[in-house]
Amino acid sequence: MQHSMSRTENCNKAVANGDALCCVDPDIAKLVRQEWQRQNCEINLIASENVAPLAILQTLGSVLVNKYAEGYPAQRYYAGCELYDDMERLAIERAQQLFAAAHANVQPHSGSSANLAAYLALLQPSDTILAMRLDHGGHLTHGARVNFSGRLFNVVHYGVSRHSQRIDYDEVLQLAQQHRPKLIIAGASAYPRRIDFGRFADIAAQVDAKLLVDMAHIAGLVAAGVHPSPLPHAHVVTSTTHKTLRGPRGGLILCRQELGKAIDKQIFPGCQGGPLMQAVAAKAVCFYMAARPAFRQYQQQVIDNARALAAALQQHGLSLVSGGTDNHLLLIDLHNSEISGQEAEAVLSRVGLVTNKNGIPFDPKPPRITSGIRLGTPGVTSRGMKQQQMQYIADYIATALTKRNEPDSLQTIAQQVRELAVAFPAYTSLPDSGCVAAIGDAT
Ligand code: DSN
Repeated sequence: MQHSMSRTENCNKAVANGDALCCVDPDIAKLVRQEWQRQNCEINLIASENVAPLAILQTLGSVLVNKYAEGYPAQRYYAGCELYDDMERLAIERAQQLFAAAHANVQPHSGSSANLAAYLALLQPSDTILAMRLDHGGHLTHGARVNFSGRLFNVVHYGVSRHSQRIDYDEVLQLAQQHRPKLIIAGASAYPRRIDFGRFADIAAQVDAKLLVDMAHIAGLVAAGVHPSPLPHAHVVTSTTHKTLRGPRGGLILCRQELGKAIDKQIFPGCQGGPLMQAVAAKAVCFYMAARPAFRQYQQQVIDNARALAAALQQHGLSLVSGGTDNHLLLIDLHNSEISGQEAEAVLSRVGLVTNKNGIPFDPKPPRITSGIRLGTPGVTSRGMKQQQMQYIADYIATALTKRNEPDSLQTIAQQVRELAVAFPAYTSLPDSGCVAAIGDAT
């Protein structure tokens, strides 16, 4: 009869395997393990998510979590920050080099805090901002009424043209001339086309506004040079570091030299206290990796995969917002079909394809229902998938949507999705715990 191991024995075994979490908190350890399995067994098509490299996970899960480092390199409010100064300087220098930026702040906890600090540096409360509508592909922090940006500032929105579903630059100019905003924001979270940053800069110059580009979604493409950079055109560029850039969750601000002091002051002490130094160091690793030739190849594949996925979905008769994609994401337009975005997301989820419902321009359905599905290729490309696999994924999506009321068909697709997913694991050298192995004393 097999001897069942006691909790202590289990614990000792786990610690010996470098798995301290399992010993300290088996409940959370189990959930992390399950999430690790989910990531390996499902296919993640969420356009804003990615698979962070092991070096990033390792930096995040390190002793760097222990330190307060309020302030900036050589100007800290606590002792013991010399090594953190070196890490932050490396992150700053690498960000400046990667994006050809005069000034970089690597401390924002997120894209939202990056945007908040940038607005506070450039504007007074009640000043006017001109930004893209959320329901045409913009972002919450670009002036949505429920967000700080919509509450603190007077926001006017531009959108896309009904006909082309692309940004209507004539409308942007006309609104800028009418409302004389102090700040124009370009950038989006659900826009599959290239944005003409030069055109935005011309419009901003005509009305004496500053231009801020939020490049969170496309930062990796920009870093790799496979998408035009906003840096030559914008006064301030904000970003996250975890989307196409494939780094830790966090934010980044790049700006012209003359705005550097004001931006830094609004991050600390303006909006944040102690920086998350494990994330700052992980951003340094991310920028290092993003400057390597392999990253360029990866980003080109992200775009090639998005195009292949778009073409294959269209062959299945599915419509795409704006008719295709220039970047890492695409939007299926379901407004002429019987299924809503919400229902489509649920059906795809049942077969292991993780997506998000998304409003489409001029969507007749409310935001919780929507008529669209947003898909992105950064995650699947990080797992090594190429055009051939995009064809399979498009087949699975189209068949699952068509046969959504046939449980046997859905089960067959779920099996195919699982086989494809496990053939392209997210990580090949993580222990089963889903955690980077613990180092040293486990408890
Ligand atoms: N939540 C992000 C996205 O999915 O695009 C934006 O912040």
